[in-house]
Amino acid sequence: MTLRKFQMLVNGAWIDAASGKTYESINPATGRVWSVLPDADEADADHAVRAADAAFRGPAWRGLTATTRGKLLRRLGDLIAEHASELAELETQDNGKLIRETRGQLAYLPEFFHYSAGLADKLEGSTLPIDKADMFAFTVPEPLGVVAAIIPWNSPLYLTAIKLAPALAAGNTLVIKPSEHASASILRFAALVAEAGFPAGVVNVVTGLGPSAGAALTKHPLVRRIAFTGGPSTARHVIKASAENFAKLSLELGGKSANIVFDDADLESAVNGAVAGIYAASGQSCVAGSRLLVQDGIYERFVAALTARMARIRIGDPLDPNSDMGPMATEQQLGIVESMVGRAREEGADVLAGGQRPAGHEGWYYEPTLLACTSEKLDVVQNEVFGPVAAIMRFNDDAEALALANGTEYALAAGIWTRDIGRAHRFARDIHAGIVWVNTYRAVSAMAPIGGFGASGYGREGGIHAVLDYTELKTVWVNLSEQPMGDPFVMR
Ligand code: TXE
Repeated sequence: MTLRKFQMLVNGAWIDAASGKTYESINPATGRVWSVLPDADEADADHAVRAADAAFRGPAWRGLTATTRGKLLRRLGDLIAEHASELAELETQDNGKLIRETRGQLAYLPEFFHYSAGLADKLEGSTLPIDKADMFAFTVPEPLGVVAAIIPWNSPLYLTAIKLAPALAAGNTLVIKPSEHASASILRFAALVAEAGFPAGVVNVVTGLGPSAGAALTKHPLVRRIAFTGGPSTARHVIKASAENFAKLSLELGGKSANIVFDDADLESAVNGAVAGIYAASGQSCVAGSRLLVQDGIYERFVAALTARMARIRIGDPLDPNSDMGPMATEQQLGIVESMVGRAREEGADVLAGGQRPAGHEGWYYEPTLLACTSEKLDVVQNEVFGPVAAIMRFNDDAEALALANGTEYALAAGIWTRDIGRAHRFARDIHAGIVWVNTYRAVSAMAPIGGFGASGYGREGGIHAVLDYTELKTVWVNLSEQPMGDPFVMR
């Protein structure tokens, strides 16, 4: 097979790394190299940030009205819709995500651009009812400057869109650093950005490894805002790098989300919700419902129905529309899954289903796995696996369910399955999580903020707040008085 060779986009030009170095990307469904990409380093990151900074200050971008920025975003959304199937196939080949899932995400992706496009010319400041005679004051939301968007491998285009659309709507410019494991779809997308009519340098992409290209970007003095999605340990490096230059930061770091099934739940819905939560995307989802908390009265029936449903999950080639579960995106991730399941066994977890690689697949596949856990202290109950592994625990009453649900350092999402509306609202109120789904799971919208608390990060993507988060307010004071200014040594 001939390898696909990609270049990166800086200042409107498709280029190699200045050093000429490249790295290889592997197709997770086969375990074989399929593409070669520029291995950017500090010099390339600097080149891209300077291009983005120049674009931010230059008239071609700065001189556009917010309405025109919105029009460009709308055109970009339309171009994504036109190229959705090509982008979906590229992404599936690169990260092993199911084609059904990437097609689904791509079909919805234009909404993020259309939504932000509509907001671009609605970012209003306000006039302030200042309590000082002869003073007129108002605020203006201003873009921040260069945004470094650091993207993981699990949903490259979706996680780019949710950063890029609001950042551009607000008037910023960007340098995107895709994951070294899944850059291809973002590079193709970057070509559409240019086609939509965005001036050169407004959106740049540098490909390369985290500790070199990623670290160089996040510590660059001209980067004013960092939008990061990835793991907590990398996030700590990013936070430290942001401290150097006081760059504003948002972090979306994954979770250990509880999916709570009460005795009165609709069993079929709850089972589908559990499968959607942890086996869709092979569990490689930040909001994965990786802890199933099930009430005593329904526990046996739930486990029987869930394991029966799991037995029907078709593991296979992610490009095959009949497959339900593809491989892990990286060999390293498969190793993490295997070692965490091994440790769970040693710590006393009971394997109710799965627990190994499926036979007959050459790529990085792992079976959908269900582990019965009796202690919340288990590593697999506390820590993110990022694979198709659910820890299931039983509870007796609401208080116990809430204590278990709130019992990890993560706080990204939660699911509640009950027909009792009062209980649903009590849990929605009391659960420590940034997203709560009642009788559904993994619902997303351009209008709905996503983000967590604690080890799940901070800042929100999606919704109006996300656009505002790419601005800072300027306050303008105007002295209307015709009198000369008085005593300079007292505050006005
Ligand atoms: O992510 P990393 P990894 C979780 C999941 C997974 C763990 C590690 O539990 O097992 O994180 O995954 C770039 N400075 N999630 O190692 O390293 C890197 O190149 C700047 C949750 O793949 O966090 C990539 O572009 N950037 C998650 C991005 O950071 C650096 C999605 C994410 O990589 C860098 C993925 C550095 N020093 C994994 N080092 C979610 N929230 O959805 C790496 N990067």
